[in-house]
Amino acid sequence: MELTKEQFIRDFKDQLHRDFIVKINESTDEERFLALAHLIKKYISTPWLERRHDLIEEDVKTAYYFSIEFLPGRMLETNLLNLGILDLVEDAFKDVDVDFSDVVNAEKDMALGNGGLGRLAAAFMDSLATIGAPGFGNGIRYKYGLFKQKIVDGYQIELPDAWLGTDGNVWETKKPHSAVEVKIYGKVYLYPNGEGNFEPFYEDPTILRAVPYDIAQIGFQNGVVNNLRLWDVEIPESEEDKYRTIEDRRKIEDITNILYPDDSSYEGKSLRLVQEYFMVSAGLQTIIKNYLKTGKDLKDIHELVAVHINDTHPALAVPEFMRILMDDHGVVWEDAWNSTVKVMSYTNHTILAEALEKWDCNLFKEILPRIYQIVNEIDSRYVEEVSGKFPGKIIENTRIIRNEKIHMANLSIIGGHSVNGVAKLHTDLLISDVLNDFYQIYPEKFNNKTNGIIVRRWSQISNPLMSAEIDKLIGKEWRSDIHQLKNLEKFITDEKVLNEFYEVKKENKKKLAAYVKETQGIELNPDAIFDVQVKRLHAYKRQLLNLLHIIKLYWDIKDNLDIDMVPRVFIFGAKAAPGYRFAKSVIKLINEVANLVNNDESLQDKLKVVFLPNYNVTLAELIIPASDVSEQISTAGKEASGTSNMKFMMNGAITLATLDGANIEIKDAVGDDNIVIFGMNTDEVYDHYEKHDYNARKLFEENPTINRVVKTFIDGTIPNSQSEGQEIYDALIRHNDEYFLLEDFESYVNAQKYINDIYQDKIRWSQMALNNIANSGRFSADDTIRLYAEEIWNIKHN
Ligand code: CBF
Repeated sequence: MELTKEQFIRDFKDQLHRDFIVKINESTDEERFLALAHLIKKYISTPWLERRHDLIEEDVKTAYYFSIEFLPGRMLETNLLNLGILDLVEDAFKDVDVDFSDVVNAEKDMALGNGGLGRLAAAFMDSLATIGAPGFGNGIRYKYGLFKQKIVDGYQIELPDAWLGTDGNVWETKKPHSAVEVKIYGKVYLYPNGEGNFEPFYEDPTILRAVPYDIAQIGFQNGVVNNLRLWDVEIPESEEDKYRTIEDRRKIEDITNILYPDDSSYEGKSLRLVQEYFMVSAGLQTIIKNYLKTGKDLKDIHELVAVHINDTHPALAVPEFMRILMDDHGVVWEDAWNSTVKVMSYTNHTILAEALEKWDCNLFKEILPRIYQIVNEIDSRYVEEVSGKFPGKIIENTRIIRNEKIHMANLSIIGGHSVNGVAKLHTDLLISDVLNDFYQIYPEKFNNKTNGIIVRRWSQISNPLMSAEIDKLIGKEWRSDIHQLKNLEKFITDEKVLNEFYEVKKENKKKLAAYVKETQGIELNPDAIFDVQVKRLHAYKRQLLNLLHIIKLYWDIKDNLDIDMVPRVFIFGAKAAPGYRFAKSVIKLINEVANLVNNDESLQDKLKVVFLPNYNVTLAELIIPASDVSEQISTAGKEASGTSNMKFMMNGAITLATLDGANIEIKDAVGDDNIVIFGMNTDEVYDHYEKHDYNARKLFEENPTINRVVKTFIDGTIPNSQSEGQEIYDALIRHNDEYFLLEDFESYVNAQKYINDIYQDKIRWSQMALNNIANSGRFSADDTIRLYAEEIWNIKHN
């Protein structure tokens, strides 16, 4: 946008004056942040209005991305960068004696997601606007984001993240005039309407008012502003009488209170299903209402509307779309189904069986009586359609209703025209294994869309030093055309350049070290290798394998205090689901090993272990630029894609990885010499599954190193962790090590030794790092979303 520094300063002072009646030098950082955010909203109000969520431009097909999670993190810097005024504002703040980073730090993380899936959804919002595509998000305005993690005595404690506070989210705009009603519970009776359809009559439903809050999604320096719509629940005025007690009102308010309510209880489960339906119904009603404003026939809605089901949580979009078309607008089943399948598409993000969503039929029927009828009908018609064409076993396996459960992935696949995995290996596994039965029926629906990241955030915003270095070498064009990074390959043998990148990394390590010192009181040596594993804590991600190796190093140093090794700092960041006991025990053990190691002076700082609490997007922006080694060590075949692996490589960290998810594509991008691969591949893992021949106890008994390391968990070496240590020992030895840590252990140890060796050759290491940066452009979410736009949604973009 066109703006001079002087004009900006005038606008900003005005805004502060109007919002808080203060002068700039009297204002707090929070007031400055809020005033700046308000000003940004003012700057973008015109393009935002022109691209309103609730109007479908005539003849322009629009994609609606439904996701139960969006994890944007802070938005201030991204918004300024995308408007093209980040440098100008930083500069202006210097002129008026305001520390810009303090203003940035006044913003709370918007953490409406757990991890990769939510972050990807937020990235896609940025990319959709950046490629100028009409693509809008639909989600839930949770009042509490993902819990805040505190570590007390080594244990994870979960505190509520009341991110909205009392004043709401500065980036949002409430749109009460676009509220809609959503019905749940009650009974439904169907009366034939004489035109081949049924008229439903609802007895005693609970009626909810869904109120949208819109958040602008600003494209990268292209004047486009898309919309992310988050739905909040209210009690409709007409229903006020039914909710006289605080208790009763709370039952309704709870619907949008928390992200991922505990689903281990009946109440928790029903709340989650209500959330899913609430978001989907409100979003689809709005889409259909606005489509009708174009005056076109509902039978043709697929020509102007695409709906994306991000993982199965919004899968109710399929029956809800049918319901609205049939019950509210009289479209006959066949026409409604024809449109639904053309409108819907689905991304699968996991092959872990326990994460594939299923709902108990009784619960489903009670909460969503009409939707249950429709799902039943879809299921019977599906069986009818495929009967005789495919073996009975395949049909049985692919049905939506099986064993008294509703299978949400099956619903999404049958009810849509596209199903995609999120990395090549993941899609191959869907095709060859997890969804193979479906692949035999609908091969044309399957496709791959490897995930991507917002490279702008992970370079220009989080790593300004590296970005300035790149500017010096290849000019600034890469900032808008990420593929230009490839030009850095020219410098791969230039020692001066390599040294400069090395120094940039060291500066970033010092910055992280200062944070660690301030928050944890632990002193880190910036000349050590910073070896980082940050992601959700899950057994398949194998943080425990990392810990086994740390314990091995501990014993190696204790055995030989003169050991020749580069000092190593292991950094972890990970939240465990509140009810996931094993994951919480691993956190406890990491913290206790950290205590043991960090307080043992005989180790002479050769080994340090840091667990950084409350890992979130903002912390990632500090950690990733400071990392030398990126730990991507999941059991092969288990991590669908991963996206932090892409962020690390683009910041010049060397990936230490199994052949899993997108690690394989990172390897293809950088070449075998610039990544360190270890462990079993997927075929080898599957071989164990087939032959049932894995024997962890044998490895434990026959391999003295493994024996010593594993026994450390139960022999009292690690303080204050007797029961957790026993639990981990049992998982590995008594329960046969579900994720093959012990089988991969030696190969992992060798890979770590290799890292230790090459790090000592500064030039070689820096060449690997530069090669990673130069080849990271292919993981741009802008490119990924272009493929979604062209190959799945058929929407236009620039
Ligand atoms: O596709 C985005 C990410 O989604 C997950 O986080 C998920 O929630 N299923 C996967 O675990 C990641 O591999 C994937 O990158």
